[in-house]
Amino acid sequence: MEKEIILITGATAGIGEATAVLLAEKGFRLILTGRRNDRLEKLKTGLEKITPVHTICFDIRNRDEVFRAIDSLPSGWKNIGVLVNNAGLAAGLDFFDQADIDDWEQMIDTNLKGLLFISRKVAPGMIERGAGHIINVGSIAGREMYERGNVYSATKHAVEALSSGMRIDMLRHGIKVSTVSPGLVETEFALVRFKGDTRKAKEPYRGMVPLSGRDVAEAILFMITRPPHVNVHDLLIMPSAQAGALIVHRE
Ligand code: NDP
Ligand code: 8X3
Repeated sequence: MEKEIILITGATAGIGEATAVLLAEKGFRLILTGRRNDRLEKLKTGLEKITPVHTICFDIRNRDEVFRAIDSLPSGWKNIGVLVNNAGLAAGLDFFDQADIDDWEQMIDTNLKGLLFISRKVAPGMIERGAGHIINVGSIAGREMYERGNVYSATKHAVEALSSGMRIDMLRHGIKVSTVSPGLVETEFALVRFKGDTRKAKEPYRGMVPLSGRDVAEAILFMITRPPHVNVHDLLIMPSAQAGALIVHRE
């Protein structure tokens, strides 16, 4: 039997890319999205050897682009069984009174509005089929505030809140909604947060072993592969050396 179709947003790097690789290894059919088409194409070329892959390149902040992208799916790719809302970022790490307001807009538009646009567009197909699973990537920053984390942390708190709200509203349709909330994961996240400053980007992971994208991918796989009567609402996954957002044991 053909395995279900899984759409992963932000599959061009980090957690999304690692999830694409792991789910391809498990034989799921994949729709991979992101803004960097060269990376999508490279990933597709590699993974197509083991599973069918379809890519769509769009900016998740743009509602029209999101809607057009989903409308444009070829007939064999329309029945999305699982949506992994992973695309997201932190832009800057600044005190509230000094932060760049463009950074705030980028985080709110990507982490919140992007997640909402694509979920709202994909959900009707799941409702029609009476089954589906939406997995939102939250963060330890969605559980705790930390200094200079202000708006990033607020978007991830909102992801937590929205996941609960979506789960309640989707209950009557038999659609599962889950959140996976990681601590420090070594991806391009810090490089993006610090706008390409490689020295600053190494600092969060100094003297400790962070999670890898693959570690989070395995948590996502666990959620996806539960039987129909089981839904993992929320999975907080941390490096062993991290006990809280800023509580890290460094060698
Ligand atoms: P990466 O920077 O490695 O990957 C981020 C992904 O999001 C990329 O594929 C990027 O693709 C995509 N993305 C960003 N902006 C947009 C956009 N406007 N439109 C479409 N896609 C976009 O970071 P991570 O893998 O670490 O981050 C993935 C998720 O995990 C995020 O939601 C992040 O908040 C969360 N997270 C990360 C943690 C960490 O420590 N790394 C910890 C907890 C949560 P492209 O640039 O090609 O568009
Ligand atoms: C990313 C983890 O601690 O940098 O969500 O906010 S943290």
